[in-house]
Amino acid sequence: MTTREVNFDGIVGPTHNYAGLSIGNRASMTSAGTPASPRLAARQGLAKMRRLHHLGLLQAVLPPPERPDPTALARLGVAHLPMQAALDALAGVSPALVASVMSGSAMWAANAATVSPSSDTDDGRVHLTPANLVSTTHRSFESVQTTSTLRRVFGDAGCFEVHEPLPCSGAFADEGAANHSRLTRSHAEPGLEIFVFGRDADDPPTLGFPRRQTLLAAQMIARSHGLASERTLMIRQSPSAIDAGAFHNDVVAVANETVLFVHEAAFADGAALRSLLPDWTQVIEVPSSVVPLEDAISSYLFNSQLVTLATGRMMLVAPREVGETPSTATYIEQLVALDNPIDEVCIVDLRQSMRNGGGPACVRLRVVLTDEERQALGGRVVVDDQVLDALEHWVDRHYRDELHPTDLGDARFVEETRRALDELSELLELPGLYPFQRS
Ligand code: SUG
Repeated sequence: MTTREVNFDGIVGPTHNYAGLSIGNRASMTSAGTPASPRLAARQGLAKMRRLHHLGLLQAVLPPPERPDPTALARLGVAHLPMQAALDALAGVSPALVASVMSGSAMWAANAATVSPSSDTDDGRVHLTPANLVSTTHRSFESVQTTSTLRRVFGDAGCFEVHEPLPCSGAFADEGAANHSRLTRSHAEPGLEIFVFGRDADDPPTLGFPRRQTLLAAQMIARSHGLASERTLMIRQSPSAIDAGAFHNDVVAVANETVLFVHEAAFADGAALRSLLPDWTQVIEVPSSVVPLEDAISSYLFNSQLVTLATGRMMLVAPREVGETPSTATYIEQLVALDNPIDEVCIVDLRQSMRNGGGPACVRLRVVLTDEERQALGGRVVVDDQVLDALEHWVDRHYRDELHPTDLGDARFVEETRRALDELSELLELPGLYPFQRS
């Protein structure tokens, strides 16, 4: 039996745009109102997937949800109206509402769910809890369709359990795998699951940027996944890192097997964390004097994917901004020369996603699967060159070159995106995936 990590990347949806919806995410705030290119964004995502596939890694995809989100339209009391009237009604109250129901934010699959592999759970199945994403309005509209998509792909009840998202209340605010890491001697072995939170459910409100993850949410997920308490850590994010723009922990830390690659300022008490880690852990901590926190956040050095190659050595798949920021460009040269498992850096271009605060680690959900579990996946979601070619052609035929937030409130654009998604569900062998196909 071989157990391997599979990276499920979110396919960038046809509504990718810059609406400035994420307070505390500096890239999203800066890009607000500028034109986006959904086609280029999707192509950049697919090119990264191809690169990882060619490196011998297992690569899969998660399809984007339908937009506008049908559950949100129903909850907002406009679902009974023709599409143009529904969008106009929302725009009449607030244009941000249209941007929220149309957002392409589900592309950041690290926020889709928290995943525990079968070697960690008490019933020997893979457990997934879709994130409720209640801290931002637009992202809170993802969890219903994410849950149903995950149930199509991970539908085999003998191997998987896809839980309900936690209740939609600030006390259970949950952002999924972006605040969850796993250390293990090797992917196949039981791991130590590290849940990172920004606040406790009853902490008094603060003046800084939102703390998007609560301790209570992490505790409930660890419990329902059946994780042994001695294999679980709950660690507080540094408030100053959040206020500097690290809205998720994966902006300042990434783990892979035995390695934790982390910025000095990531955790409220980094020394306490170190004292709790197993002795086989290799912590590569980067001091602020070498890479200032602002550079870590603007370059997304720690939002790189850290992957194990067939040789057993590790590679950092970093965004091109890392090579363009002097401190991080110098640092990665030293990193590969030093005595640690990271031998290589591969630079990828995800600029379209980066301008909304999403780097290589944001666009993928890591799922460690045995052979049997991989066989049990639904749909044609594990990709090879043939599937990637088909996806590229599909993007080229259906996606716009340029999209402004002001284009979002047009029912003809919604029709255009539905034609694209209809075809995608065929391509991925997930017929009837979308609510509009079932109504
Ligand atoms: O939640 N941006 C996303 C970026 C998520 C990145 N994910 C991880 N770090 N894992 C967010 O802030 C911007 C949308 C807009 O402004 O139009 C946005 O939702």
